[in-house]
Amino acid sequence: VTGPQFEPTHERALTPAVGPARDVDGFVRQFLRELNYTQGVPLSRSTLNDQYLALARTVRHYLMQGWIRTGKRRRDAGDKVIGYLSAEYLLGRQLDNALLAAGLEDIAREAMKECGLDVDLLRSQEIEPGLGNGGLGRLAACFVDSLATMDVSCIGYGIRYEYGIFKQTFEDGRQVEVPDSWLALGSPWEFPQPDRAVQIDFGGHTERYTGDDGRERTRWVPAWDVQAVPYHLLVPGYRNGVVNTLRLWSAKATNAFDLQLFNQGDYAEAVRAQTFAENITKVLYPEDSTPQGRELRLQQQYFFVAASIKDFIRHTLPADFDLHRLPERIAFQLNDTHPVIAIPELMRILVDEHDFEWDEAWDVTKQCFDYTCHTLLPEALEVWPVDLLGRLLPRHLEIVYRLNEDFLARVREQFDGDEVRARRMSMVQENPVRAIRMAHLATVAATKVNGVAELHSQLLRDKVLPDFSEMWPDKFTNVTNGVTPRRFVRIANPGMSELVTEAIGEGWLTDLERLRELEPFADDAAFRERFRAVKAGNKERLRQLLHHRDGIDLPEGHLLDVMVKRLHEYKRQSLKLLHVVSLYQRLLSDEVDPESTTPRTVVFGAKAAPGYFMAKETIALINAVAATIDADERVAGRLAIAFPANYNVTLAETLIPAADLSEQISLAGKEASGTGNMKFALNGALTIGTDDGANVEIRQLVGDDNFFLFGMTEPRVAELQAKGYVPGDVYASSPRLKSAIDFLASGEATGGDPSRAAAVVDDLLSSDRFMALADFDAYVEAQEKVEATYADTEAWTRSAILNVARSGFFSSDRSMRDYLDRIWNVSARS
Ligand code: Z2T
Repeated sequence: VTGPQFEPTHERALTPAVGPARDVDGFVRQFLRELNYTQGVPLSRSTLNDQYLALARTVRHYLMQGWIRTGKRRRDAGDKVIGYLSAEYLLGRQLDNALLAAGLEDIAREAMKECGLDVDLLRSQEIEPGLGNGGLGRLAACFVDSLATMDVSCIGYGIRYEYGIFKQTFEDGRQVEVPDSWLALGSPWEFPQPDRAVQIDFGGHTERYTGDDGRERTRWVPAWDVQAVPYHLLVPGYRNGVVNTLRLWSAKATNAFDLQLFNQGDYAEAVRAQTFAENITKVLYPEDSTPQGRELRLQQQYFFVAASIKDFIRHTLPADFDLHRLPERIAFQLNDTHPVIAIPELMRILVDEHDFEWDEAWDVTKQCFDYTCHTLLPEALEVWPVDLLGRLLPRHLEIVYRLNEDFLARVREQFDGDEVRARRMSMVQENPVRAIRMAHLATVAATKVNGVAELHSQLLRDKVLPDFSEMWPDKFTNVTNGVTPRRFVRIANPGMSELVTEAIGEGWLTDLERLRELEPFADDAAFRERFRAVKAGNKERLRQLLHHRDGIDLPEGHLLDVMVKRLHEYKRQSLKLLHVVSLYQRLLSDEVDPESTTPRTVVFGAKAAPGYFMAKETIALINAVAATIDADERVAGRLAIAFPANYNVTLAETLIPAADLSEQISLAGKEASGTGNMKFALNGALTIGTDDGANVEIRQLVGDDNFFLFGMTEPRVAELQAKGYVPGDVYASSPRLKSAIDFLASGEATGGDPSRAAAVVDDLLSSDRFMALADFDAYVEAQEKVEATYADTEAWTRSAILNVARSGFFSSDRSMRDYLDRIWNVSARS
């Protein structure tokens, strides 16, 4: 496989093709061309999918000139590139975003109309690329969007999973996973580049040898290899003509690999080998915060970072580039520990392949990497057993051992031979099995280490990596996460976007702090009225969607209370469920006049990792309670629960703008940041939340009066943990909690079947690792405040508007500016 064979000099070779005319006629022509010549069907015989594909390819045409120009401009300028290394990109639908970025929405609508087609119907055909689990993957997608919009040179490197996050279905209320064949009906957004494939080696052993210059060297003699084929996707900036690149790698069997076996006469074995190689990028691991130490996962990690580094050095840098100057041209951002094997890989390339001295290589390597940590859960910190690592990547293991030796020597030197400290800080853990602590490796190598919200970064310094922050206080920093307002405000909430633009003018979409200018409108009764009308319209849109998508009929006129996120015990969906049960009981009792209560619909959306027992039990329990309440005439019109299956980015875009109340109720000190919380606030929902993750900053910004805070603070949690938390005591001392749990345990909330609730109830009463019971009373009390506030329509709307006006900080443009200023030392062009 070779790169460009010659430098094109002819004028035409340097000029990007002229795109289709930017008018309805030009769009129609291109669309029909795509339909007829690429799809191979006449309009009259075309299916919806044909039409969607032709539409997508048409829009793509309009972006290509920008992509070609952006690439050329960046190569000419020799810009420093941000190499965002992420095993996940949870992109969401591409068509809506491309239409918005290119400013083609109206033209496309008209053009489709001229063809007798409905652009909205075609948009709804797209299966979103779900190449991520949740927050971490969606964050990567928001970040690349912001960098393109800010005209920063960025290549997003990742994996082209053939199957993304599974599609969730419910059978008898239980989660059943269905493979996500997002590529099956065609993939109009990607460009395969098989001629740019690179070889990735695995296994084998290492050898010492003496080089021609008499120096002792090491070489890796791998046992097998695969081809990494890049596919590039377009990342268009918002109406600025910039189009950046996402490079996703797909595994393909190496020919030589097959042939060898084939020549030995074992055809079946040769085919098996091919399957084996191509398994590497077959499927996304669906564990969000509890990685299983699986060999295939390590293969995925090495596969994509090795391909990315090789590709960058070979194809993005000029041919004669002096690698001593690598840090001038690249900043690799490690999105959690998944890509951390890139560190020994770069060392290997420099030392073994480019004859660098060890120290010289380390000096360069250190300057090339920064590391973002996304968790506080100890079980989410990746470790790779050395037997596995040594089998798959023997040279890399040696390199890590040597790095660790050098590092520990420094620790002993600086801290007076403190052996206990050295053991704590070691990149190698000895128990329960000898394994490499990827977070330690990342922290030692990285120039900067950041957490994803103020509280998280503080806890990272104080609790997760205290020895490291003592040794290198300046290495640690915070960058609070953000979300892209293009997708999560403009596309998701066109009604509100229009209202905002009418009020404060254009420009806020790329300068989100300007939402501040909305503040005075919170006191304007006519504006509030219109704001409510937008919310009502969004709710209606959601009702329509859930009716057609899930056969769910949402009641009208309810407070819409939404909890959407991965299912995890620390996020405490079970606490929300206990509250629902308690509301149900209240309605059944004679305590209150049902007419005096706030009608409420609670919407859950959550996928559970397939092997996570308690998470799956919680899903089954929520569905059982939902069915029971749904069937109970006595509470009809007052309380409803909906749990649409398969919560994903697409559903989020309709669900979030309809919400009144955002549930952010993790145990304090467990949610690193949260980004859903930001999306809700930006769409005018009020938050009920604990003092955790980015909730802390949301509350500070929107103000206490516009946020429902409850629950223990992190120090209080730590204190209770230390003293010994006994959930049974809480149960015994809170009548309302006891009543709700007894009701659940009795089966009354699950259609008379107590077995449905058993696992969750037993766990809450016996261990309750995330202290849901301890926060229950405070939560119920805060919910009562919610009801009281909601009853005052004008006050609620005022708070909702202030949430929007004061959440501009949570734009991912701001996050990117922070990374640029404080981590990458690169300046944005806009
Ligand atoms: C993930 O989505 C997050 C953390 C992980 O830790 C792994 C995954 Cl897949 C290893 C989430 C955090 O839970 C969430 O608080 C945060 O907002 C998000 O990453 C983005 O930083």
